[in-house]
Amino acid sequence: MNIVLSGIKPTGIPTLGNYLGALKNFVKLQNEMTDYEFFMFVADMHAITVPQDPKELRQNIKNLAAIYLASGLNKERLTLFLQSEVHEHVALGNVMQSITYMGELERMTQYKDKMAKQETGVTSALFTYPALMAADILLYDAKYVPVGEDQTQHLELTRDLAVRFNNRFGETFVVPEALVTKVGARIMDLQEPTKKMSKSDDPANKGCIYLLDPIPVIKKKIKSAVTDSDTKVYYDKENKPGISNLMTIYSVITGLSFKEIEAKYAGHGYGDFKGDLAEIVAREIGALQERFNQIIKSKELDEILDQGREKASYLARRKLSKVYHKMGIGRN
Ligand code: ATP
Ligand code: LTN
Repeated sequence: MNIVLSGIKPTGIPTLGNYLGALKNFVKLQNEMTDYEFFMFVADMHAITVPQDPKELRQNIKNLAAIYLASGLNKERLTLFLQSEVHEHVALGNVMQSITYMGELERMTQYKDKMAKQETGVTSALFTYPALMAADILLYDAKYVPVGEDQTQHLELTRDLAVRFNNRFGETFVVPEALVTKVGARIMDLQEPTKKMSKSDDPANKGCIYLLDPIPVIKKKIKSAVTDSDTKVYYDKENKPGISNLMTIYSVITGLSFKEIEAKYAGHGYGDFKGDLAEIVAREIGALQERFNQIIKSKELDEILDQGREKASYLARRKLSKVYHKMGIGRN
């Protein structure tokens, strides 16, 4: 079975960054890669590596599962599940920790960034997180892992661990590859365009578009995005990070290249461009919200998650027992 797999943490309401950098790409890949099976999961065990409010976490998990479906993934070719309901993830995560070196984890930038933000109370789980992420992927022999740019370092570590395990204990894991889109892999904050748009940021942040924000709020956030004092619409990431970020959003949704967008807005100011972009984003996210509102009310979501858990558990159980056997753990 050829598998494409990815996960998102339920650490808040997913953002436009998650949608354009990850979800929209999953849908595109699912349409293109017709001989692959798609495994998508809610990485709830990853969410607790930073403090969570239990009530909010439970809601975020459900919302994220519904957002996967609302983003347009075809449920007939999708195994959707919660990481915490397939216990083999944590077990293989522990195995992965036993072949991961401290130095490798210390080099991870996501951990370093989060550590810098959170002055006290950094947990050991935040540190060992990449070993659990490797387990998520290797458990299913996933061949491709679509992620945003910020995850490529974790994917490299996963590949190293797969090769290391195979060399030590014999061929066991498929060595996976990251699939990173060229445009949209890093959507920046609208108020601070040199910083990644992140769902675990302050929910009141006007620079972050949450997928469940009311549509007028989304439009307002786009119209009040920070731009430079120039008025010409052209792509220059270094000197015009604000407008370049907005052009990236425009490009990913419409499929127009930067050159085409520049030509379209030649002679127009930022106001026209932002006004159009606000409408474009509102249409795309509005359609997603309509599907979301139906899914979240229906019983179907639980049925899909039950089926996903069964299918994922079957594969995960088989793989974990092979791993234990090769390592000499247990009685068989
Ligand atoms: P957190 O704020 O809790 O760290 P996050 O918003 O960065 O979370 P993740 O759950 O870590 O999101 O990421 C889910 C997927 O979305 C990953 O594939 C990640 O690469 C992608 N992604 C996250 N933020 C962005 C962004 N700003 N632009 C593009 N892709 C993104
Ligand atoms: N670490 C990822 C989320 C994640 C993931 C995975 C992505 C956890 N396990 C397995 C792909 C495959 C993140 O922070 N975005």
